[in-house]
Amino acid sequence: MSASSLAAPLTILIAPDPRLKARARPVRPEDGAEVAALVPRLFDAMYAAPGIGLAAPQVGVGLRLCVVDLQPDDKPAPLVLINPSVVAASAETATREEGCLSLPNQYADVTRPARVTVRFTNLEGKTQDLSADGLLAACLQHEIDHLDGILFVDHLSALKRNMILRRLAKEQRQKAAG
Ligand code: K1U
Ligand code: ZN
Repeated sequence: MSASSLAAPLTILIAPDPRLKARARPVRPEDGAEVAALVPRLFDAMYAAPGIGLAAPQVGVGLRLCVVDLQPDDKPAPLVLINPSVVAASAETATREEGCLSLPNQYADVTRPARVTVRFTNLEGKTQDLSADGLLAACLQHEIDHLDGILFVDHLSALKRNMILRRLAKEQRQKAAG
């Protein structure tokens, strides 16, 4: 039995929870024990959802930390990104449909830089640069947005954003009513 399976599963916050709009603080060396305990639980919650990324603020933890796994060819490829930031972004943009575990069942086309280089600290404390395009580039930008309190709907027009948020609220009310 793994250590993470002994802890209660993490609950993913649903918009408009105000904790999703807050800017997370950088992870510091003294956060090591909390980060080590949180990472396996973030992966458990992400795989269970299922999703391809999850940021700490989505589970109510205001730290600049996220996990990603696109599982290419159905093989696990877990990434832990501590204090990630975009250090280079292409002028060329790409538009793709995004979802969000904090806005269940809501999808929209989002336009972002097509290629990015993300600098982060890994679990061993080493600084790494990761260059990405395609879905990984979109996912990394989506997760870093979460650390700044930005949701994918914030990239849309006010009209589309409000439509999605109203639809989400209605679906959540219906779910709560059973
Ligand atoms: O941060 C999140 O809310 C996770 C989100 C990440 C994301 C998806 C699409 C584009 C950019 C970022 C998700 O994982 S939504 C669910 C999803 O995309 C998915 C679920 C199962 C299999 C494949 C994808
Ligand atoms: Zn999201």
